[in-house]
Parts: sequence; structure tokens; C-alpha cells
Amino acid sequence: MKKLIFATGNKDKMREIRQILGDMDYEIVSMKEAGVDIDIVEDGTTFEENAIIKARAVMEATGCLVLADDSGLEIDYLGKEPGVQSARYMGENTSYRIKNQILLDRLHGVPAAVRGTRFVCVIAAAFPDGRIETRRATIEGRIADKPAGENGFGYDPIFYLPDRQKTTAELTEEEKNEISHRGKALRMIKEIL
Ligand code: ITT
Repeated sequence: MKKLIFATGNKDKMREIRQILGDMDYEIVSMKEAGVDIDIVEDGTTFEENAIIKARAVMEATGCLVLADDSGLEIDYLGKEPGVQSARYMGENTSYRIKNQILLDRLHGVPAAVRGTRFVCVIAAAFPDGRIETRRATIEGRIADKPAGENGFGYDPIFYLPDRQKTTAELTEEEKNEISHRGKALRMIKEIL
């Protein structure tokens, strides 16, 4: 079977990716499983730039087909913060329980109509011949009034879906992957592999 390396060090993303790409004709290996131990500096200013930086670095180190995911949360009321800084917002070692609570505090008293938010995901594919492709997808929601749910990761407990009356942390993994930014972007990239 052909090999595809996914350039992420985030175990939660990797779990979702394996489920979404599980039916492909590729053996999907994480960076760690591929024995790639390089320090990648994500200094791009857009999701596209950072996804390309990650995918290209690992493709150049291995010569393999590589995919990378750069994603994050945009909160309209905060001028699209934390955006591309989502993983580094308030420090990489600050727990998401605390990050989520601080975001809820910053939106304290803000009415539902202006609590709009979205998850953005850009998947970059770096092919061994140097070709690069990217695909972007989003899911729209609202910042919850309080955290809810144990599934997912990161900002999922405060990402509320008004239609379903649930946060993305209250969805099963299959339900989230069907509608999520990551599920949509990965299904688009599947079409070109
Ligand atoms: P890699 O760069 O190694 O892939 P990372 O966690 O640093 O891992 P990003 O730079 O792309 O990844 O940051 C994405 C952050 O955005 C992630 O750590 C979460 O905080 C948040 N995020 C992205 N997708 C999410 C999702 O589906 N649910 C909850 N939070 C999400």
C-alpha cells in the first residue's frame, strides 16, 4: 500500500484524520510513526501559509507524499482572534479548560446574535515532485454561554451549534467529522490524491 505521512504532532487531530481518511488506499502514518523529528516553525500569517510550511518541511525530509492541517477558531466579536494563533493563544502549556473559560469571560454579557464564530481548516498536500495543493473549509457556530461536552478537543466545549443545540464536544466523533471544517477539507483533498 502507498504511504502518506500526516505532518501533525497533535494526537487529537490525528485521531479524527485517521477516521476521515480511513477508507483510502493509503497507509496513513503520523510524523512520529514515520520517525520524523524536526522542529517546524509555524511563522506564517495565514492558515494556508502554515499548512504549506508543515507539509513541505516533512515532504523535503522524507521524499514522501505529505498532508498537513492548519486550523483554528475565529471569533467575530474578538476581531477573529485567536485565528492562526489558536494553538499558541495564551501559551501552548495553558490548559484548554482555562483558555475556554477566559474566552467565555471575554464574551460575558455579549448577546447571542453577535457571538458568531467558525472553525477554519486548511489542508495542504505536498507531493514528492514539489507540487503543492491546499483546500480550506469552515464550520459556522456560536460561542456557548458555558462549556459543555467531553468529546473532541481544544475549543470544542465552547463551540455551540444552534441547529443541533449542542457543542461540537457533545457530538460523537462520527457526527463531528461529517460536518466539521476538518472533515470537509479532508474530503476535498481526497478528491485530488
Ligand atoms: P500541529 O501543528 O502539529 O498539527 P497544532 O495543535 O499546533 O498541531 P494548529 O497549529 O493547526 O495545530 O492549531 C490548531 C488549534 O486550533 C488546535 O490546537 C486547537 O486549539 C484549535 N482547533 C483546531 N481544530 C479544532 C477542532 O476541531 N476542535 C477544537 N479545537 C480545534
